[in-house]
Amino acid sequence: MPSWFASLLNPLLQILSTLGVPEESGPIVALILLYLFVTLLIISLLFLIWRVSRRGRAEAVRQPEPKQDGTAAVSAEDESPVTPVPVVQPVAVGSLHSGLRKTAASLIGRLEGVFGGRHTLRSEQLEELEEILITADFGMATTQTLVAALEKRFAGTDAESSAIYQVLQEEICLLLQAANPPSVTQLVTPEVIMVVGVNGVGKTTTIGKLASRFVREGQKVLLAAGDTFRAAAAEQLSVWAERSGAGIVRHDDGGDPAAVAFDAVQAAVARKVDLLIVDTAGRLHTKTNLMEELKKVQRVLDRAVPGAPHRTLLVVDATTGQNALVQARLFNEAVGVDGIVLTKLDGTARGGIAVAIAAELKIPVCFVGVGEGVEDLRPFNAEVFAEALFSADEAA
Ligand SMILES: Nc1nc2c(ncn2[C@@H]2O[C@H](COP(=O)(O)OP(=O)(O)OP(=O)(O)O)[C@@H](O)[C@H]2O)c(=O)[nH]1
Ligand SMILES: [Mg+2]
Repeated sequence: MPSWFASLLNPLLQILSTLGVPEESGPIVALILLYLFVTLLIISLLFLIWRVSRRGRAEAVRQPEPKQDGTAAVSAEDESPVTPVPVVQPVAVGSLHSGLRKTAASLIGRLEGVFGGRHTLRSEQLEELEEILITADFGMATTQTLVAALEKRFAGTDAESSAIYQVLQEEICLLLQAANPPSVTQLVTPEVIMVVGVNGVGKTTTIGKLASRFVREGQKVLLAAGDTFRAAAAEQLSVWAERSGAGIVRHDDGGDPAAVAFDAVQAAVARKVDLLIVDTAGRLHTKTNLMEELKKVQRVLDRAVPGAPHRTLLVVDATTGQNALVQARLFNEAVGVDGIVLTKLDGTARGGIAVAIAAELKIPVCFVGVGEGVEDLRPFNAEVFAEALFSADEAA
C-alpha cells in the first residue's frame, strides 16, 4: 500500500473504530467511504464547470428589452464609442454537397452521356457540353469561357472523361475564386449587415440562420425588423430572434424602415452588440422608388455608425435561374452588393447560377441556403463548391 494512501486510511480507520465499526470490517468500510467521497467530489466539480459555462453563455446573449412602443431601449449610460474589435469570426466550411445533390446528379449524368469513357474531343461534344452548362444555369458568358478552356486543353486529343471533368472543375473553381471575398473584413463593432432582395427569396429565413450561427459562435447579435411593409414580417423575425438567442428592434407594421434602422443601430451601439443584421422588405429590382428607400436606410445607418452598412448582402433564389443574375446586376447598381446568399439550392438542379454570378458580376457568393431549417445555411467555399458539382455519389 503506498505510504500516502496509508496516511489517508489510518485516521479514517481510527474514526471508524471509535464509532464502533468492528476492526475486521474497518478497511472495507473506509474504502467504500473514500470511494463515495471521491465520486461526490467529481460530480460537484462537473456541476460547477457546467454552471460557470452556462453563466458565460447567458451573459453573451443577455440584452435589455425593447420599449413598449417597439423602439429600442437606449439609455445614456449605455452609449459607448465605437471601438475596433475583431468582427464576425470566420466560420467553418460546412458541406455544400447536400445543396448541390440535384445539380451534381444532373450534371454528372448528362456529362457521362457525352464524355463517358475515353474520347477524342470534337466540336459536336463541345456543343453538347455548352447545352448542358446552359441548362444548369451557368449562363452564356460563363459557359463560353468554360468550353473555350476545355477546347484549348483537349481539342483533337484523346482524353479520359475524368481528365475532362477535372479540368472543368479547376476552371469553375478559378471563376469562383475570382470573386472570393477578402478573408479579413473591417474591424469594427457593431458590424452592420443589411439584407436585401426581391420578395420571397429567403431574406428573413437567412437572417435567422445567420443570427443562430453567429450567436453560437459567441457573438452578440441584434436584428432590425426593417420590413414594415408586409404584415407579420416583424413577427416572423421575432420568432427567429427568439429561436437564435438574438435581440430584436421592431416597430409597428406600416412604419418607416429608416426609423427602425436608426433605432436599431443606436441600440446596437448602446448595447455593445457585435453584429446588427437589418431585414428589409422584398422589392422588385426594377422599382426605382423602392431602391431609393433602401438607399435611405443605408444613409441612416452610415450616419449613426460611419461606414455602415459594412456589408449589403443580396439574397437570390437559385430556382429563379438567370433572373437571379439580373437581380444581382440591378441591386448592385442601385445599392452596391458586397455578397450574395444563394438560397433554395436544395430545390434545383441548376446550381450553376452561383458560378454565373461570381464570374459575370465579380460579386462573391458568401452563403448558400440548402433547406428551411436553422442549420441549412452553408458558408460558401469555391473549392468545395466546384468539387461538389462533380461528386454526385457523395451528396448527403
Ligand atoms: N427549400 C428552401 N426553402 C427556403 C430556403 N430559404 C428560405 N426558404 C423558404 O422560402 C420561403 C420564403 O422565405 P422568407 O425568409 O420569408 O423570404 P423573404 O425574402 O424574407 O420574403 P419577403 O419578406 O416576403 O420578401 C419560406 O417558406 C422559407 O422557409 C432554402 O434555402 N431552401
Ligand atoms: Mg422577409
